[in-house]
Amino acid sequence: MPPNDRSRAILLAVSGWERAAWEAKLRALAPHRDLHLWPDRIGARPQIAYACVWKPPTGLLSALPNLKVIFSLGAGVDHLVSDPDLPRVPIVRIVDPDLTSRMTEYVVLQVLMHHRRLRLYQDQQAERVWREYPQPAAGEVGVGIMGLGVLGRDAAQVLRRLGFRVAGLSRTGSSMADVETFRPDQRAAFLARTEILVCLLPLTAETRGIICLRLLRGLKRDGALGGAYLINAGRGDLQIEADILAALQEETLAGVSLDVFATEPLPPESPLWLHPKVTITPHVAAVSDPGALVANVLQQIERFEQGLPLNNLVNRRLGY
Ligand code: NDP
Ligand code: OXD
Repeated sequence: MPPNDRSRAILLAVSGWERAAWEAKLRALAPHRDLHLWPDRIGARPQIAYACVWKPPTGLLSALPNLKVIFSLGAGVDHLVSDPDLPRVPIVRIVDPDLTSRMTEYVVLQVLMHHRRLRLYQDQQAERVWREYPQPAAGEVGVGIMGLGVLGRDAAQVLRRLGFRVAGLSRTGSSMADVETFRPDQRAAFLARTEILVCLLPLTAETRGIICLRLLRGLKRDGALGGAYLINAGRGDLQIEADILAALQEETLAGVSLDVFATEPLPPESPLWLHPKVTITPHVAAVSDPGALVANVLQQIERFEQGLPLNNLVNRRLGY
């Protein structure tokens, strides 16, 4: 791009994240490109061609008359597609090995924590109790991944490598080597063979509230682990938190790991915080690292300006 071409400027608008590291990386890797910053240094809106955003305020993007592409700085795009006035320009989301590996680390960590009964042994340690429990092999345990997309597939591969019996459920039921795959109309069969349910779905009109008591009651409780477990790192609004608590109470669930919540930060009064069978992380399963992701976005802008197709486009009709 020629220096001082102001009509190709980037707007950076992130809320809930530190802006400084994104700004520094953009300036370092695209020194000749004008950078506009929401909320305090927006500058002339007609010059903005690209918006790099995370949870931008409603109305910000529709006020950019020459916007060409919107980049979500995370994998999820529910923070964008919920805006009824979102400009009709392409939306690109993050697909990057850095983000994918982070999510796989989180999923494997939580699966192994439940599989190897870590919370139980931690409780015993606090009481100086030396007591061994039967430990099933990974190959005896069914893990089911709801949302077998970019992130779900990578986690599935690593879990397979560890020996778990892995299944995946997706909208289209697309196949994957060594993984039993299911479509939404086969959900009952998917749940019936799943002891550890991992949710990596996007939040859409179809998936909102999908993790409810009825779904949880379909999980396999009489398998090698002797109980069913839930791990949700997709979005908080996929789950009905009161139903998760009810499922724990009635022993439909033996343990839960949650990274995402309907309200974030999780309010201090939530009973989830201190529940002995709930493990909470503050939406950190796969953080977006500017060090890795700014280069990804800038490459896409270069491609676009060379007339090449954009990768990782969002389907607005499907909402992901
Ligand atoms: P993808 O778009 O690659 O995958 C989404 C998967 O969900 C696909 O397999 C898709 O099916 C499936 N799906 C969509 N709708 C339905 C439905 N109604 N029923 C069944 N399956 C459905 O997304 P990613 O894997 O990249 O990311 C998934 C989500 O993870 C993000 O949307 C985001 O919410 C969350 N996330 C959370 C993070 C965190 O730190 N907690 C970090 C990053 C992402 P099909 O394959 O047929 O299209
Ligand atoms: C994402 C997230 O969607 O961090 O990337 O939640």
